[in-house]
Amino acid sequence: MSELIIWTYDWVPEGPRGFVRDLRLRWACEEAGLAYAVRTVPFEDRGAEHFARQPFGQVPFLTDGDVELFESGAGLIHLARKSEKLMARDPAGEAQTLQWTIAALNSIEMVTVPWWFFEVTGSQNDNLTKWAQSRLGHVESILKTRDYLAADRFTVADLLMADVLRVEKLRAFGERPATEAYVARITGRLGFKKAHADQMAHFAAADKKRT
Ligand SMILES: N[C@@H](CCC(=O)N[C@@H](CS)C(=O)NCC(=O)O)C(=O)O
Repeated sequence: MSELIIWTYDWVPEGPRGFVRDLRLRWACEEAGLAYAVRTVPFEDRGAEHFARQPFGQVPFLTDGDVELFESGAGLIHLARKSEKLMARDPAGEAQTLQWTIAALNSIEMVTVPWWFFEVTGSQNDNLTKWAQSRLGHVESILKTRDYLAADRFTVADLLMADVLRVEKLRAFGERPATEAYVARITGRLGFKKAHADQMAHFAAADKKRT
């Protein structure tokens, strides 16, 4: 079996630590019991080699033998195809998993990332907040009716949706008890805790190397 390698930055400032998206891939590997290594590209000096593997100069990207892929969502689907722990194998369960994985990216993160960008750049936008509220409201209606998004069990779709929703500031406006319980439940999993702790340790070790 080829070696799975998750690529991330060699260092990032304090702010994004715990949220760099290599965490999604680490978490998926932890859930599935897939062995993986973590390697790095420079954060501060992103060269041609990095852009050849991630055309936006971002992380994460994944290598699995001859397979190379960027986009955390694509990486998660790749890993889910390797392990039933991440995606149901019956056609309906698999379809639901893919559907909610794409929904997390394209119906929720598509709104929450611009919202977050306006927030951190100090240029709040009421219309964007209303749009985000509306999307979160619809997710709340779904989560009131079920513990998991797809196939009545944990899947990679929950991993991704919880990772998108765990940004506290985003959830601070509005009362959404089912969403709160969901985020707590999904990020309470050992796989998340391990992935999060490992990412924090990775960047803490990088600080030491810089001093
Ligand atoms: N859609 C991409 C987004 C990747 C992304 O936003 N990566 C961040 C780290 S979590 C990054 O590299 N930011 C630095 C930059 O955009 O220059 C994915 O899901 O992989």
